[in-house]
Amino acid sequence: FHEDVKARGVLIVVEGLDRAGKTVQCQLLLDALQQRGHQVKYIKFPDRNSLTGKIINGYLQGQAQQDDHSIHLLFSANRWEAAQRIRSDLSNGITIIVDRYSYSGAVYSAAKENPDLSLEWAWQPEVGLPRPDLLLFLSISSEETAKRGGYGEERYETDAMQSKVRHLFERLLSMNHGHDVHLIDARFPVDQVAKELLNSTLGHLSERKPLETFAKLR
Ligand code: 2DT
Repeated sequence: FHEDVKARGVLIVVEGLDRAGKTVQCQLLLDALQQRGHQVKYIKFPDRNSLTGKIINGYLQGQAQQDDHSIHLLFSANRWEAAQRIRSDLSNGITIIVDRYSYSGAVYSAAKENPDLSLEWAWQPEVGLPRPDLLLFLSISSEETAKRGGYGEERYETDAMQSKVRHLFERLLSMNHGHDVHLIDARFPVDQVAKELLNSTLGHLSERKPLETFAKLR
């Protein structure tokens, strides 16, 4: 057993409503960790450049219609396409910051209130994907995000949808996933939120537990 066996990277997911500040915060966290000498990568879901990503992009921009289940499974496939890469990067000591993941996957689909598409149904295709070590949830009300200036033009960017998403995130995060969940108040100024994200993350960087996978919802 050698001292120089490389510690694996840490899998960190950042989630939240549209306009909660996820992408800016991911970038600041990436910079802060790199400055501290960590090897870090940023990835985001949906990855609009992959094969499934192109279909997803067309759907989000309203250029194509899709059955709710079908598009849901494509979003999940978009993560499965990346799963092997995530595993190998982590085992090579690279920490990964993920901008949206399975939680967005389940709640946005369930928010459509299709009677045949429950939160439990929506979670199922995520079972077996790499489970993050830490989930950072940027917490903000849908009223607050609406105040941050108009949503974009994409599907889902409406008040009604965002408030359903918000409630479903609460439900999903109240279930035990076996990893740490940190709720971060995203109403504060950008640098204050960034500090909290960094503090939450630093506590996890020395972790060497084996990578786990998502289980069924209980
Ligand atoms: P961005 O604005 O962050 O690009 O997200 N979404 C996302 C889903 O419906 N299912 C998923 O699995 C993921 C990852 C959230 C685009 C929109 O896609 C939604 C907003």
